[in-house]
Amino acid sequence: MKLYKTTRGHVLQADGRYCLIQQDWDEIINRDGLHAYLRAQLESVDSIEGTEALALIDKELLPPIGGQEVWAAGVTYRRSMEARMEEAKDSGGADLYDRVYHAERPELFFKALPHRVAGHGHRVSIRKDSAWDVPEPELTLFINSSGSIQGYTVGNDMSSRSIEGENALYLPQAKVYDRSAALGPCLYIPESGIDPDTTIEMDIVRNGQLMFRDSVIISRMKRSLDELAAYLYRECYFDKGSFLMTGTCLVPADDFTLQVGDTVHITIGDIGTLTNTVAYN
Ligand code: DO4
Ligand code: MG
Repeated sequence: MKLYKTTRGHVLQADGRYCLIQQDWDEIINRDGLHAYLRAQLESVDSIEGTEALALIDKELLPPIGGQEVWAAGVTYRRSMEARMEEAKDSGGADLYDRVYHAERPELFFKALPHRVAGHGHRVSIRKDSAWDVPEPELTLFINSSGSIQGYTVGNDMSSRSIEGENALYLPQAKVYDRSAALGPCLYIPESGIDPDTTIEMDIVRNGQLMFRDSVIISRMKRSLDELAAYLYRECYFDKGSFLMTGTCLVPADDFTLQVGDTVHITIGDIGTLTNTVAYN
C-alpha cells in the first residue's frame, strides 16, 4: 500500500484502487498496525477515480512527513566507510569511520526538522560554502511512537564531503541546512517488513547527460533495520514517530561534485522514485 500526502488530502493506493483520506497525517500514520488500519480505510472510504488520484499526486504532492524529526544512520555499508576514510585522511579522522563501522553502537545523527525537508519534484540544496557535494540515496524508515517500523520511503541525505572531510566535528554543518533532506514520493506500507532483496538505484543527470548510475541491494547493509530503530529509541521518545535514514552505499567517484541544475533520481524497489533538482538556497 502507498500513502501520498497532498495539499488536498492523502491518497491511498492499493490493488489498483485509490481513496482520499481527510485526516491529520500524523494521526493516520502514528499507530501500531498501520497496514491493517489503511486496509480498513480502503473498504470504508469512497474510492476516487485513478485519473483524479494521479492528478493530485502529480500536482499537489507534499513530502510524506508531518511533525516528525528526521534522523540518519551513518557508515552502515562498507562503501560509505571506505569513501569517508579517504576523504578524512588529511584531517587525521579516518579511523573514526572504521571504528564506528565495526562498533556495536551505530552512528546516528539528527538530520532535519520537517520544514527543512524537500519532497518529490522539489529542489534540494548544496551549500555555497562547500566545494564537494553529493546526494546520499537511503532507504528511510517510518518508526511509530512505540518504536516499531510501520513504513518506508525514499530518502536523500544531501551531504557536503568537503566540510565533513575537513573535520569530523563539522558533521552537523555538512549534513544539516535548508533543503538538505528529501523524502518521497510516498509512504510505502507493506503487510510485513520490506524485502531484503530490495534495490536502491540512483541516477544523476546533468544537461540531459547521465553522470552517475549505480545500485545496491539493502541486504548489503551491515546492521539490521530493527537494530537501528532500537538504538534511536533507547533514550528518545518521539510522540509523533520519526523518520530514520539508514545510510548510503552509493558514492560517486571522488572527482564528482553536484552542480546547480543537476537532477537526482533515487528509486527504491516498490516504493517509487524520488526526483529532485539541485539548487542554492
Ligand atoms: O559519518 C558520517 C555520515 C555517514 C552517512 O551519512 C552515511 O553513511 O550515509
Ligand atoms: Mg547518509
